[in-house]
Amino acid sequence: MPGMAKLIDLPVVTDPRGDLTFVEGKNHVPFDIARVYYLYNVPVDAERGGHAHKELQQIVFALSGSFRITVDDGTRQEEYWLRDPRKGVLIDRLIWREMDRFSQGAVCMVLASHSYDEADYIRDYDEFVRTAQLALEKS
Ligand code: T46
Repeated sequence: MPGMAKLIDLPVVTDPRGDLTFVEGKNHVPFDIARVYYLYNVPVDAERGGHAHKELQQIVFALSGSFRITVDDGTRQEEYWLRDPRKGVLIDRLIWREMDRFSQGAVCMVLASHSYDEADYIRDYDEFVRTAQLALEKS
């Protein structure tokens, strides 16, 4: 189903000093960025995520190293291996996500459409499936 997750390609400027990638709010991101956060010092056997959001949209990048992100709309799953700092995964609202298989020293950066709000989280999978189903019926 379109809208579940989408790859975002960022530009890169390469010269003998290395690579430079940039993100422009209105240009590369389909929402106003309200928050940036990053995950680091992640143990290689850690599992993160395991929830969905009612309203939050996010773009997830592997700035360094790699990890797997599995997205689920309540009916099917898609898997992305992030390892290129120029490529992010845009995750829509009402999508369950799980992250694992972090490489040593991986750094995950996330651009988010809203400030942190625990009330926006759905942390129970069955509740997520019911909520996603209801939203689909209303659309
Ligand atoms: C997601 C994945 C990729 C804050 O206080 N502020 C914040 O901005 C965030 C993101 C978290 N927190 C607190 C809430 C928890 O007490 O940090 C703790 C760990 O958060 P959480 O268990 O949600 O972390 P992850 O890595 O499982 O999930 C996070 C995001 O919450 C989530 O939206 O998509 O990263």
